[in-house]
Amino acid sequence: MSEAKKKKDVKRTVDPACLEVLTKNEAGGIETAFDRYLQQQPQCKFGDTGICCRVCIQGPCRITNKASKGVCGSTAYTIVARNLVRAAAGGASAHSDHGRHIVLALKHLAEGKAPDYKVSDPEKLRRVAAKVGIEVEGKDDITLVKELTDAALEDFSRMTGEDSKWLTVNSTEGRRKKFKDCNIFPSSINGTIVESISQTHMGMDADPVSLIFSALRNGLADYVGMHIATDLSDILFGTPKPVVSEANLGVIDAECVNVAVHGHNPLLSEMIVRAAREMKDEAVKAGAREVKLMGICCTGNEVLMRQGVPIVSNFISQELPMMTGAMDAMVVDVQCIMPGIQAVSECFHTKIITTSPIVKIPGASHIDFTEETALEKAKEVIQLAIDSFKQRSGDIDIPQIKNKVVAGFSLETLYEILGKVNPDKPVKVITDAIAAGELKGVCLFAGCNNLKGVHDENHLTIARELAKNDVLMVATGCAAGGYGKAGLLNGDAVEKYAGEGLKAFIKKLEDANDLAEKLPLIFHMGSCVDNTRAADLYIDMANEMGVDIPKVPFVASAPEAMSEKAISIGSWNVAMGLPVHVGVVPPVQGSTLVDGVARLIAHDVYGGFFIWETDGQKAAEKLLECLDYRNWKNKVHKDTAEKFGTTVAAGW
Ligand code: NFS
Ligand code: SF4
Repeated sequence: MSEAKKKKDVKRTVDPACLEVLTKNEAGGIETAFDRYLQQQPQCKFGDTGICCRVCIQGPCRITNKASKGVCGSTAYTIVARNLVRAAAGGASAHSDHGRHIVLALKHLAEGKAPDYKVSDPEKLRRVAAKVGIEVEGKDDITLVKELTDAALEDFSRMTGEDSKWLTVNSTEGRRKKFKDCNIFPSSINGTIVESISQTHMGMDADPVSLIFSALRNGLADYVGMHIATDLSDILFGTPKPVVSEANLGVIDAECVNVAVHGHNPLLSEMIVRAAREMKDEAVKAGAREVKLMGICCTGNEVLMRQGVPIVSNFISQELPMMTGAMDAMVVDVQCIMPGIQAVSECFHTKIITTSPIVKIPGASHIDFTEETALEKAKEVIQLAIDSFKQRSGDIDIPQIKNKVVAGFSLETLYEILGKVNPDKPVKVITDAIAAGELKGVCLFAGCNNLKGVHDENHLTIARELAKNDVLMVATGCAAGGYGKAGLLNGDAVEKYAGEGLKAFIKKLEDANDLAEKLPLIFHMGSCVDNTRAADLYIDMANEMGVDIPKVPFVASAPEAMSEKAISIGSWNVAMGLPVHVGVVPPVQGSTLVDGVARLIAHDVYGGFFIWETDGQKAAEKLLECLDYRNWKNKVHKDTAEKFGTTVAAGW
């Protein structure tokens, strides 16, 4: 049997609800990403290993056994590194553009030009403003918003070379020094990205090390953009608190007007939540019980965290909710929106509604979303969904599979819970549990889905293994979506999967708190931009332990990484000093030098490094080894310092 034929027999998902839809569609012939992935096989090995260059139109140049250099003389290491920089810059642009929209909405609010928005968390406004050095005493909210948004915009546009403010105040002393020493401290987001696109133009930088450092600088610019996005979204829409909700295709309700919000930016989806509530009567008039909202990708995570809106799908299965026949509209904003959704929608009554001037899909309806008329536009969207509901005609078949989700764990919320055990130093509850051997460490699960593996399989395999080994877990993005759908974001999962230490740790928190719900096995921290919440956690852990981040028993894993954004997030986590597992090998293996820097040399310079491992079980073992190593090292350094009466060694 040919390879392609064999592959068709493989169901590339472990999600039972998705499997049900895909199986029923086998004869139906609606084309989804699951089919298109197979049609793309075999994928080009030059592109796959990063040795295809299209930077100028003498190309494409490919490095082969016959040709070790491109027309201009670029070697494999230059081409691979250059491609990597451009990917990191792409990721940084996406997150930062998202952050910029939030800043501008907040700024417009202060100028009276965004009447439907308000400052929802004035305390966070004060905290963030004070952190970036703004005098807060005696100032009202509007004054502070103006000063804070100006400071944020400075971090985008500064051209005078001073250090980025957000990175300065959201890092450790050791990291600041490291970033300066290695010349990867970004000044501004725009400046960093512009420079790196120039640096990778034809006939510019050919030095792989200088290029890799540029990729890391872009990673840090990405961190700045997303930290601003998280901070200001919390100010605008509220800092997440624990919420109870559900996840998976079973959240679709045949009796409701079903509307999926998909994309990333809460500016629109928060308004849609309001519009849906306000337009219940119109839905009832049309014969529905109400308007039911549900989320896909990170916009879904945003409204889950703050409004308890259920998750219907993560990235790779985004076309499947429509195939139940009960999805009346899907409204999309920016990023991770497959153009393929339009063709699937045309097989049903579903309306696809685009809302961003830079995200349009031929055939879809477009509503120009602006902050000035936010609620009005959101109501237009809901009206389209109600009209679409009236046009339902085909069969409805919704997999009755969904799981309870307890989410909403901003760092503030996590500290409130930990603070009931140690009111003075909430983070010490974690570092003490690690020192006592109750926990092995912490793992951040982030990132996407990627059909190079099996949908959600790696996410689940690694998390279950880490749970068994007493690792405290936090998650964001489509990883968190996968956990929600599979039932790992609730208290039952603790019973089922946690090792004795992790169980005892979670029970200790529950005993100290008066919680309405049991704590989950994995703490959902939000969307991908909210990976900064996890960074704030490991920065606090480092400061509490009196070491720099490379010694904190904290690892990150993107089990099914897909987007350029995942590359930039991985890059800043490595620069910050974390071992970062990626479950899909990125296009770097065409250069042993670049690959070696990412996996090995990075450790010497930054203390963080990449691990490529496609096998979930092996990946879990490697992550556990990293935690064991850091715990062992910390103990040796501490014992030595005690024995000789010196300070703890700073190295890793
Ligand atoms: Ni992150 Fe979130 Fe999902 Fe990946 Fe896309 S939605 S921003 S990029 S696919 S996790
Ligand atoms: Fe080929 Fe060099 Fe042009 Fe790249 S920059 S396409 S390697 S000639």
